[in-house]
Amino acid sequence: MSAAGVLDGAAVPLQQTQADAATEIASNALLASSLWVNVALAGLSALLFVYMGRNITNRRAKAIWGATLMIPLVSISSYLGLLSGLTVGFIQMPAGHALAGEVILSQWGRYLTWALSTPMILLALGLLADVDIGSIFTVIAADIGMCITGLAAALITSSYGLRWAFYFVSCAFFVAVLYALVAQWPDAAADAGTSEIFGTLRGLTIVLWLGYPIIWAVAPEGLALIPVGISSWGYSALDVFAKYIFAFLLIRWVTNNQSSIRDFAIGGGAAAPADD
Ligand code: RET
Repeated sequence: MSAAGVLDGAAVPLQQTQADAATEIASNALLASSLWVNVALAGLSALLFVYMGRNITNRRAKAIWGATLMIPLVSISSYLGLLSGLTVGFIQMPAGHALAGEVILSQWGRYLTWALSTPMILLALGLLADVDIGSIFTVIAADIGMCITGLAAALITSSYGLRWAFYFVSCAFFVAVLYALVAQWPDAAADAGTSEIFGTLRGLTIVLWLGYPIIWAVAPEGLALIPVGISSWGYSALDVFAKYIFAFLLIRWVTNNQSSIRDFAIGGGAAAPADD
């Protein structure tokens, strides 16, 4: 069976090798470009962020910078995992799905690595707003729940209904994250004096993150209204803004406003603004 046959929906054995998946991706220019663009941008972003953070002395600013730097670093690993075929699989769709019985190329590694990258985004935002540790922990736990149940939704082959059940469980976790961003964290940011940049980044995050479940729903994993090359570009385009642009804006603000960031107190609680 040729690799091209897989995306045409022809039946293929389920256990494909990584090499088959990598070949399949390499032979689809739209799909391959959606991944390579992000490897390049993530690499450039990581280098730029290291350079931008070279003079940070405020400890909270350093923690925000460290969490933010992890975003492109996780991204490089994520996209190389997809390109190598390691975190991509051929999944046969269950009865009831628009492509029932056919095999689709699933980029399940995306959902897995989001469980590492999205907590870093939320940690950076939580530190910026000086949210209490309990709230940061709860929101990150819900966020990891969202990613892992999203992974389950993508990988289930036994039942169409259960794919969507996991999708909606993931959405429920997502609502918890959105609730904190909309209703709880802005107050903390106002107290911390970081309202303006927090508001910008929060708006960017909410709008862009809402795009991910929409893409999942119309992608081959969901209703199969668009091909995998387009859904992959959709995720990749959102990633450019939700990760690199987000991170750039945050690090730029942090490096320019260290003196107005409330530093960590030695031994725990909050301290007065640093005098640098
Ligand atoms: C899924 C499908 C199931 C329902 C929901 C989803 C939400 C995903 C989100 C992903 C955000 C990813 C980012 C990655 C950056 O590295 C898993 C697509 C709600 C919100 C920002």
